[in-house]
Amino acid sequence: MEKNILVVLVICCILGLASAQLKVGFYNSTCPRAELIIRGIVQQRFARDRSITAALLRMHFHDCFVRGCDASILIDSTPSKSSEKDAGPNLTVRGYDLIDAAKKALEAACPSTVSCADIITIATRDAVALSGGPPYAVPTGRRDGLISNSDDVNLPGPSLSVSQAFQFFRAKGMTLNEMVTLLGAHTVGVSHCSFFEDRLSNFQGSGKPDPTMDRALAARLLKICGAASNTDPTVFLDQGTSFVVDNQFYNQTVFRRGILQIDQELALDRSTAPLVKSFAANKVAFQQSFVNAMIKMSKIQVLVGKAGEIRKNCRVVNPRK
Ligand code: HEM
Ligand SMILES: *[C@@H]1O[C@H](CO)[C@@H](O)[C@H](O)[C@H]1NC(C)=O
Ligand SMILES: *[C@@H]1O[C@H](CO)[C@@H](O)[C@H](O)[C@H]1NC(C)=O
Ligand SMILES: CC(=O)N[C@H]1CO[C@H](CO)[C@@H](O)[C@@H]1O
Repeated sequence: MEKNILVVLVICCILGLASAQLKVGFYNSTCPRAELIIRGIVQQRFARDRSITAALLRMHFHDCFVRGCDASILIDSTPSKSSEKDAGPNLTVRGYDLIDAAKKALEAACPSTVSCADIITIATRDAVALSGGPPYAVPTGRRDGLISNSDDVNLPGPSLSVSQAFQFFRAKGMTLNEMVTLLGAHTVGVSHCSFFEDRLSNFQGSGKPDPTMDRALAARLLKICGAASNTDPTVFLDQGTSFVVDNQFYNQTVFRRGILQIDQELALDRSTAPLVKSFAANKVAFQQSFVNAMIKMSKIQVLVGKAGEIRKNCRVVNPRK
């Protein structure tokens, strides 16, 4: 008798979990136009600002690596509580206004239905395709988290070794090859000088530039970065095709033209160099891996089913009833 109850409970549990998983087309019946609405907004923005792709890719990464892909990165700080977006590495994340615009349109079409976490995921996917990257179907059904603490933000820094950086990815269930693939997102976007200028003239106290950086590139970057003392200029992470989601980032690092130290190390470390070379030579191989790694990243520690909530305003947790 007790055994039967247990079996029933286990079956219920399995069914419950199955219905509470991410699915491609999660909003097919509850908000059929959801993905179209988001795509429209991304297209509009992209038409006047191609840098939105980089902004969204970085936002998605930072969201998923802190408390999972639960839109905790979108929560605004309050006078008494500092949220993730105000932690060091997140200060330069951009694109919050695009998420707000999408949320507003979605609330008008289907109130309290589409999560902010799914908006980040879908908008990033759409921006990647607009930038020449591969289109792909991404599962949805994420729910929004209730917590955002600046103290939870623990992201890898740009001067880590490959094995140090990998600790962060392994902790999220990602493989070394997936880390190499996801860093391919540095095929678009910019870095402030403050994240790499230690490489340009007095690398590790040597009085010389980082020997792993192309000398002409180091000299050129030094001119840009050294120009003004109290501003922090930016340069493209991919000096080849700076606005295209392609494999040129890898080719650039093979030619010692990686901007961040970690980017350059990918091409030099014995554990990652072979994959970097193969991505540099094979755009299709990179694109296929990128799709798989992006989908996997988008599933990190997601909230599903009845967990969390569907925020009405992506910047604030819903008022408690
Ligand atoms: C070891 C891992 C990583 C490190 C150390 C790292 C570090 C950085 C740094 C220092 C910047 C410059 C930020 C600034 O100056 O404002 C940056 C920019 C960027 N990162 Fe990463 N990153 C990593 C992984 C990733 C991943 C996994 C993605 C996405 C899948 C990503 C996407 C981007 C993009 C697109 C930009 C440009 C942002 C913009 O132009 O606004 N990064 N990253
Ligand atoms: C939603 O529709 C798409 C396209 O017809 C289909 O591929 C997907 O499986 C559907 N998803 C759900 C959960 O109904
Ligand atoms: C790889 O990068 C180098 C250095 O910028 C460039 O000269 C070369 O044309 C690139 N190769 C490909 C296949 O894009
Ligand atoms: C890499 C980096 O900038 N890390 C910082 C992230 O934010 C925390 C909290 O503000 C800092 O303590 C880290 O140094």
